[in-house]
Amino acid sequence: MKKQGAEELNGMPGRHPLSSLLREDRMPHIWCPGCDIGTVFSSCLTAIHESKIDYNNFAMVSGIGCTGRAAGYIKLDSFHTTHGRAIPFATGLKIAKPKMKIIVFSGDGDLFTIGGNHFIHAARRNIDLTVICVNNFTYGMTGGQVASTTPFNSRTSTTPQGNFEKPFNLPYMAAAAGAVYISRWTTLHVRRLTSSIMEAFNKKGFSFIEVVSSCPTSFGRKNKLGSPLDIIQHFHKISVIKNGIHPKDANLDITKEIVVGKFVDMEAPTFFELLEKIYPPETEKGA
Ligand SMILES: Cc1ncc(C[n+]2csc(CCOP(=O)(O)OP(=O)(O)O)c2C)c(N)n1
Ligand code: SF4
Repeated sequence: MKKQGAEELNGMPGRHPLSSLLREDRMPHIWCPGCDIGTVFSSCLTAIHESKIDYNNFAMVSGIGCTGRAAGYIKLDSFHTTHGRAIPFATGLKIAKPKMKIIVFSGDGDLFTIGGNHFIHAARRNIDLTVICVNNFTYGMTGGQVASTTPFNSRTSTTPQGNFEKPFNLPYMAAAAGAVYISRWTTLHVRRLTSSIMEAFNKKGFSFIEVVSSCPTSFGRKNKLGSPLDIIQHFHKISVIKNGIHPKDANLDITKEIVVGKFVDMEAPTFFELLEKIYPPETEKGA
C-alpha cells in the first residue's frame, strides 16, 4: 500500500490530509459534532503515518461502542470485535502475526467496564500490544450509563442523583498489572498524544495510553459541562503535566485536576520471549 502524507496531498482540494489511512467510502462517520473521539483517532492516524512503519505492518482492533467504530474507518487491516473482547482478539492476532504492530483502540466501557479482566491479564503477560483508551467516563453509544470510570458524584442516565461508586484510576491499574509503558493525555494535548502513540509503537511489550475525552452528547449534557469548546477549555485549565510520577498519584478529578504525562517507561520480558525461553521451538518437535 503506497503511503500518502499531508505533503503529497497539498494542492488536492477536498482530500483529507490523512486520506490514505481513511476509508472515505464509510464517511460520514457516526460521531456527534464536538465528540472527542475524532481527535484521538486523527492523532492515532498521524502517529501511524509519521512512524514510517509500512502500513501493511499495522492492524487495529476495536470493541463495541462509539469509539469502537474506529476500526471501521481506518484503511488498514482492522477488526470490529464483540463488546469487551478487543484485547483477547488482539492477543490471538499477535500470536498469529507476531511481527505486526497491533493497536487496540476502544472506549473505557469496552476496555475496562466489561473488558477489564482481559486488560489486566494482557498487561500481566506483557503481550506486545498498544492499547489506546478513549475515556469519556461513560457508555456513550448506549445513552450515557454509569461506567467503572464515571467520576464520583457525576450524573449519568443510570445514576440520576450522582454516581456513588469510586472510579478506576486506569494508569494505576495498568501499572499494577505490569504494563511497561503508560501515559495519560487529554484531547487537548494532541501533539503529546501523537508522540506518545509513536513511542508506544516502538515499545516492546504492553503499552497503554489513556486519553481523557469528552462525550458532550451524553456525559457532558447530563453534567451541564457546556459546549464541546467549554469542555476542552476546562481540560486546559485543570490539566497538569507530571511526567514520571507514580500512577497512584495521577489524580483525575474533572472538577479539580487532571494529571497527565508519561508515568511508566520500562523494560520487561514479553510473553513471547518468556514462552520461547521456557518452551523453545525444538521442545515442540519432540526432539
Ligand atoms: C455484551 C454486550 N453488552 C452490552 C452491549 C451494549 N453496548 C454497546 S456499546 C456499549 C457501551 C460502549 O461504551 P464505551 O466503550 O465507553 O464506548 P463509547 O460509546 O463511550 O465510545 C454497550 C454497553 C453490547 N453491544 N454487547
Ligand atoms: S454519544 Fe458521545 S461518545 Fe458517542 S459519538 Fe456522541 S458524543 Fe461521541
